[in-house]
Amino acid sequence: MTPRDQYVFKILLLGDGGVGKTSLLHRFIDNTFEPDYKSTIGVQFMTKVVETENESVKLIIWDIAGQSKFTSYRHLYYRDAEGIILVYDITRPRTFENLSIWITDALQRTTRKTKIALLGNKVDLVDQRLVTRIYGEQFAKLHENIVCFSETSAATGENVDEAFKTLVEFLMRSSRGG
Ligand code: G3D
Ligand code: MG
Repeated sequence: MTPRDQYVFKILLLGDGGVGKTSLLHRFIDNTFEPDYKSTIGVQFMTKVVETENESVKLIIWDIAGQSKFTSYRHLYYRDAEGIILVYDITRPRTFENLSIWITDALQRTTRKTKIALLGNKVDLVDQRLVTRIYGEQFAKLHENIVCFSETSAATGENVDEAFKTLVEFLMRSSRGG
């Protein structure tokens, strides 16, 4: 296979500040978790090649600061994204309540085919949970762009690889016209 044959997908990580976007990215890319990543300044991206369904798929994953002060240029990164990983924190209901704002905003600036994976992160914090799983499941059902929902932990790695992989499978199906 030549590099030209690879699938390439651009994926955005979105969600309120502090929900664990940067931590999920590091867990997925190099399987690490450091409790003290500096709050993301502006934008960074990381790439990873994954094998799925016997194909080589290159992911370019953009981690965009959630703070509102970056809003003005955040949108420049949205336009040609194929996938979005939208994250909330199961210990902070406010981050769940804000999901609709993130979705509306993103869908206005990307193509209609954009596929969203919804992640309820920090499930390791069992005693601090304030958003039950059923809320996430129901929210996902209500939005046709949300193709999958999982509860994850960047701290333990629970479901992180699986969530990315599921989104990639949907993106591949979609790019083949399925
Ligand atoms: P963000 O990129 O969405 O802003 P970060 O979020 O990845 O910077 O994470 C914000 C805080 O939540 C960090 O803690 C980080 O360690 C913690 N965190 C991220 N994911 C998880 C998780 O799955 N479980 C737990 N227990 N903590 C998580 P600090 O203390 O640096 O604010
Ligand atoms: Mg961050």
